[in-house]
Amino acid sequence: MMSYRSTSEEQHVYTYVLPDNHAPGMHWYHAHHHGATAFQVIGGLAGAIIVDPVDDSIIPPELSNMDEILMILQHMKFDSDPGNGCPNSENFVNAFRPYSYLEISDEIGDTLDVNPSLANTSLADFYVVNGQYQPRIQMRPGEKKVFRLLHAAGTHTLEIEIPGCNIYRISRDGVYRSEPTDAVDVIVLIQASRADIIVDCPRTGTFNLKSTIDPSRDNIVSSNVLRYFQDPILTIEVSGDELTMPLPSQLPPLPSYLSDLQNVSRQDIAGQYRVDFGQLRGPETCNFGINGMLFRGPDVYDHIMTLDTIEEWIIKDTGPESHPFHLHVNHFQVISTTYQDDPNQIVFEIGEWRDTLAARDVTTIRFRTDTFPGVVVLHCHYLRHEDLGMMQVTYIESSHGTATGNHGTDRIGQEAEPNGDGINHSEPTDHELHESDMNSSGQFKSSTYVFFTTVMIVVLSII
Ligand SMILES: [Cu+2]
Repeated sequence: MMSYRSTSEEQHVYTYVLPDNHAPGMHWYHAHHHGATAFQVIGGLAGAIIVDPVDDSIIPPELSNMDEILMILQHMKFDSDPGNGCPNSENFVNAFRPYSYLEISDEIGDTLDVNPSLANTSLADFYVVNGQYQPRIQMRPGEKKVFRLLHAAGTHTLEIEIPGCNIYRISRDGVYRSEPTDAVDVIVLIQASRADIIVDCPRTGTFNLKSTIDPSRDNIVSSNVLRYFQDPILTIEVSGDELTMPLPSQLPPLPSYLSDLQNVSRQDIAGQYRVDFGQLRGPETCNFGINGMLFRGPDVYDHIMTLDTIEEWIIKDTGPESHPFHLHVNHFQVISTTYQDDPNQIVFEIGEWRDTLAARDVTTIRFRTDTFPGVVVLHCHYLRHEDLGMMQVTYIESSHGTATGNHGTDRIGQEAEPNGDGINHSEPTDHELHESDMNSSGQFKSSTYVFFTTVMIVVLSII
């Protein structure tokens, strides 16, 4: 992650050097100022980063022959939202309270007339594609195109369907599968998730890419609070002569740092950690924390890792919501889960590489701390939760003993205790929550909202 704060009058050039073996795929960046992340991302401060391969020949010809369409799905939300959790609590913060365009205009001291159509709040909660509301694209019957879907949001979960067309999944979160899936009915895009899909529509006509709320998925897509309906998000107009285009039989190979970790031996796992999502409830507060704590600031490392080793983490979420666990820097492989309600592995697959996971029950992940030493952030990507404190900082040392921050020293942040097989697969102990816990985070300031004022503070995070 890199951070930079700039005023509206400044420019700053970012230079990134990617290793030659970086996996090709789609990533993204967004504002990440703690306390204002949800508001800024809903305000549109996000974008896509496409990493192309150094050697184009690793892209199979069937795939390189297809047109690609980048589709950045962003949630525009300017109406009121009662929020969820504990709205009567003193510390309750509604990141989604109404912000009219007029209000934002006042905040930035804008002297231009506000477009009356923009001040119309009748359309105040909707998704756009690349900034356009319900755009239309053209395809020919049988033509295959690659849709690169980026869910650049921190609010709801999308359940993308295109009735009448075929969808084949070829990558998730910027990492290719080994081969395309068979045709699937739905792509579940949790907050921050990406999916490259091949789409073809066999017949002429008009077909909608939409987000549905299918009751058959009630058990696997969290609660209705986070689900989203919009029909259409985008319309596909299919006309002209029919095309025949083959699917690729295999996809670009993964680099060595994404080698399969499902069968590594126990002694090759260098570090273990446990991430327990939960809501902290007390008489005067209602916030969302990890391991019973709110975010403690950028200099408190809750877990220390060593470069070029294998980590195994256990992600636990037994509450009614499915918090989208998001890890910066390194993709992780899903190893196992106790979650039984998604036998078709629609939301995530065992063995696939992700950087965002719909946490349910107890799920084990592994990753290799390759190339990058330094600070690694993890957080819930329901960004209102992150703003309320559901975030932690960990650290990768280039060698033992180089971290300069404060390793968490209390019961929070402790590593899982190994049991007989060397790995703790048991459920973490529930934390007893006290008001003192909730107030112990001196870093969390719910009032730290950054508006579109003359000095805009933007913290960009490559994730
Ligand atoms: Cu959350």
